[in-house]
Amino acid sequence: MESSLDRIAQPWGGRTGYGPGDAWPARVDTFLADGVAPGDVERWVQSASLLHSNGDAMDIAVRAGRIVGVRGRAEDRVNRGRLGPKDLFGWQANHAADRLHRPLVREGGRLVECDWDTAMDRIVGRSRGLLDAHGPGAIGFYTTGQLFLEEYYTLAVLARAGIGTNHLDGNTRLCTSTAAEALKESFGCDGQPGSYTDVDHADTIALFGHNVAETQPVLWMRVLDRLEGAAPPRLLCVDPRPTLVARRADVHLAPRVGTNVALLNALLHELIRRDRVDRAFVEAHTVGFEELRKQVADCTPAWASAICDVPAAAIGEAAELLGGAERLLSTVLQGFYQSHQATAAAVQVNNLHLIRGMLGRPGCGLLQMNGQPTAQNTRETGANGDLPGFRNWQNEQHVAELARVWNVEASAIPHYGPPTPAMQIFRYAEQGSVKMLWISGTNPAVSLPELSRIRSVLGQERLFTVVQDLFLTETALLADVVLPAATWGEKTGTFTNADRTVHLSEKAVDPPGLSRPDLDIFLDYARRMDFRDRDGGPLIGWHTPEEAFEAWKRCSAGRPCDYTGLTYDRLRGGSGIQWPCGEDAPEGTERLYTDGISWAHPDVCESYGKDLVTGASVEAVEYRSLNPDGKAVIKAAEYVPPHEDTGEEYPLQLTTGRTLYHFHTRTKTGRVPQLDAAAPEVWAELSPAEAAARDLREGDLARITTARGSLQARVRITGIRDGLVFVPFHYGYWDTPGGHGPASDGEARAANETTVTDWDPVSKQPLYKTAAARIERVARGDGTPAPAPTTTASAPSGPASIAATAGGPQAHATEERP
Ligand SMILES: Nc1nc2c(c(=O)[nH]1)N[C@H]1C(S)=C(S)[C@@H](COP(=O)(O)OP(=O)(O)OC[C@H]3O[C@@H](n4cnc5c(=O)[nH]c(N)nc54)[C@H](O)[C@@H]3O)O[C@H]1N2
Ligand SMILES: Nc1nc2c(c(=O)[nH]1)N[C@H]1C(S)=C(S)[C@@H](COP(=O)(O)OP(=O)(O)OC[C@H]3O[C@@H](n4cnc5c(=O)[nH]c(N)nc54)[C@H](O)[C@@H]3O)O[C@H]1N2
Ligand SMILES: [Mo]
Repeated sequence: MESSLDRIAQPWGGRTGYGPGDAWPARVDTFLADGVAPGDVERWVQSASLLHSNGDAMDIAVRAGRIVGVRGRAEDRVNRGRLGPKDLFGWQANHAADRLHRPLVREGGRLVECDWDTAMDRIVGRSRGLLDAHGPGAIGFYTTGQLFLEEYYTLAVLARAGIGTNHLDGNTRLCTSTAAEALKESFGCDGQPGSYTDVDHADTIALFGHNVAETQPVLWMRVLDRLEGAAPPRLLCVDPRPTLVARRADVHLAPRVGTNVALLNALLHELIRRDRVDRAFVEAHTVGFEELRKQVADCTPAWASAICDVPAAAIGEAAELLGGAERLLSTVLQGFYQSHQATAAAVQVNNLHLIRGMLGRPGCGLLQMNGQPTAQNTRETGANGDLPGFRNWQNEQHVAELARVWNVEASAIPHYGPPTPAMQIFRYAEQGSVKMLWISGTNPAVSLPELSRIRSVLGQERLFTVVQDLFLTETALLADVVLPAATWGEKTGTFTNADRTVHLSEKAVDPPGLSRPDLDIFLDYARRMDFRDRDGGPLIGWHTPEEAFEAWKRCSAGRPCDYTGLTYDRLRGGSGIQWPCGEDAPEGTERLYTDGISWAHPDVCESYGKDLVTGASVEAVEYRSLNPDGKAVIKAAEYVPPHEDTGEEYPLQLTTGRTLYHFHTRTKTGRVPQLDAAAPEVWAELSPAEAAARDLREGDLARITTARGSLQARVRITGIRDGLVFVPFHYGYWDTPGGHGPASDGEARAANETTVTDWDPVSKQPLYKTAAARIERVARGDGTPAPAPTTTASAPSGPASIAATAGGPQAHATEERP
């Protein structure tokens, strides 16, 4: 059966209901460019989605050397053929007319085109000069969650053992450092316990600060299909906005932003009070329960109700739901992670699963979600704040083992302290000790907090900035050297989604102009820098993606993220495969911890944990005495109010986030007609009561101001909780007259003009979800509605007089039920 749907108007497509324990039926989504028929496609090239962390497998359609469409892969465990709107249409950005074709260097204040030798000579010359004059600490690398595993691993080796700097981190710091940290705190090690197949078995699904309908639409399709089938699961949603998840939920809690720990402590209080505790599991597999019991003893629903502004009875209903679950799947994302108590809150969800014994069985899944498509690999390979292979920088054995893998002295790998987090690298650049910053695959001039500060850091004369991107972004405009990169579809590599599924993405077409794969750029730099191992051989001995993958496998051997059983060939043709995959698990591993906690032992663990309030690292001896047998650690946390609270000047809370149709700073989705038209401009969401109190109407132009700055946006009135404003953070300046920043006050439209330079003390993830703000009218609208989608959390709350978001004929994709 085949049908065709407007996938902007109907983003989740048609339903294929199924019951508990059944296999999720396949549905193959295909979109081909206008005028291309299936018979015209010359080749289908295997890949997976690079616009979120779900890892939806797809084939890229190629004709005459160009990408002409995509089709989901029915055989893949992750999506069974389905694709979301960003994946169906997003590939068109590869063909954008303003892709970078040549390297650029700054000459007399202007960026001018050049060849690769000129650009690389400048970078190598500056690197050598800085190493001689100031040592490795003068050089920093800021990478992403959007390259391939092979690229991160190469970057990690060249930065840590080649340059010898501790200043290597990813934008994963802004994204999922809390996921990694929460897993390390509770289980001693990164690695998602759960699996997407848990959706097939769960009787209860709880989403904590995760708008899955918009940010992992295919995972939401899986949930929708369960809701459509026999014995559907019950849903709990914790989100201050009326997301589609909230609308389908049996219990929706809409807390004041920044109060997640209070809410979770009350839920834990209720579960313990009602004796919904799996004593045998707690006894066998955990330490720390008594501490938790004491911490939450007074955290009654009435107490939390006053802090969170959620009815106490609703907290009781949520506890009832969680306490009655036999197969509970929980997911956690940015509503928890981008907050002042990020790790503390995320860890309480782990505690919920630990005290209820909801781990390691079908349907009992825990997903401290990822956001970016390849964030997991940034973490695994140590291109963020960890050592490669989830090795512990405080454990001399781990460092020695890594030194053996790389054939370098252990002293060549900086481990005198924790790897430097991104926000600190920018602080060093601001202060002047970091003098060269190499930015790859991220756009900090739009995505970091407090943009006026970031623009001035990047714009400094004394800081030498390299930007490696597809486009002349806001960040690239401030660079000294711009390197044109090839991207998805134009290069080969592997990556790992949020449920540990590894996919291969093969090159389908040539990159434009002189642009090159990120791997080739890093390898070229390593070769020109002539990095050597301890025997005088080349430090990096690989030349191709597959050779880099093989090198990484040796580094991962015996570690939790074991890739030794995987090869490019095994990843071709069928489904993606979940790590660990080695001798003990040749077919991969569906869920972790089926047989108790495996990687928390003091000799094995990635981290000894941190103090949940101060973020100070726990010492080895302390961890060893607390947890000698390597059980899961139940860590309690006291609620602390948000750092910035509302008051007379800034009476509202401000939170920022995403919409279904755009990806981050819109460098790709803003260049795709169907997606751009669905959400063409920034807007601000406000409740009817708050709007009325300020005489604001739908479509009015308003200014949103915090202590850092302001932006202007048109008002959309929605069912968001009172006291809260929401602004999507997608809109920067590349498509405005200012280019890299606002040309005037009226041009300011980036949410991060208003956000604060502050972070969770444990994970060092910045606070994008909690600020104090005011909103005032700049101009009365002309009667047209705000440019916000109607199909999402930004749906208007008033009478349905606003035309529904639709894509028209250009947005039709086919669905086939094989
Ligand atoms: N369409 C789309 N999909 C994406 C992306 C994208 O840019 N666009 N980006 C990808 C990436 S990198 C990431 S990290 C993920 C992020 O995916 P999500 O975390 O799902 O997205 P956000 O919109 O950042 O935040 C989720 C929700 O947190 C809620 N929230 C805000 N403050 C609080 C709070 O204090 N408590 C609670 N409980 N909830 C709160 C917001 O209302 C929002 O609905 O999405 C990935 N997928
Ligand atoms: N206010 C607010 N700010 C936020 C957030 C929020 O919720 N609110 N969320 C945060 C989160 S979770 C994230 S993940 C960040 C995302 O923030 P960014 O990483 O800055 O956003 P992107 O637009 O994804 O930037 C990726 C860049 O890499 C380029 N690129 C794409 N593919 C390739 C490639 O293959 N090679 C190279 N070299 N370049 C490539 C793109 O053109 C783009 O310029 O934003 C963070 N900032
Ligand atoms: Mo993210």
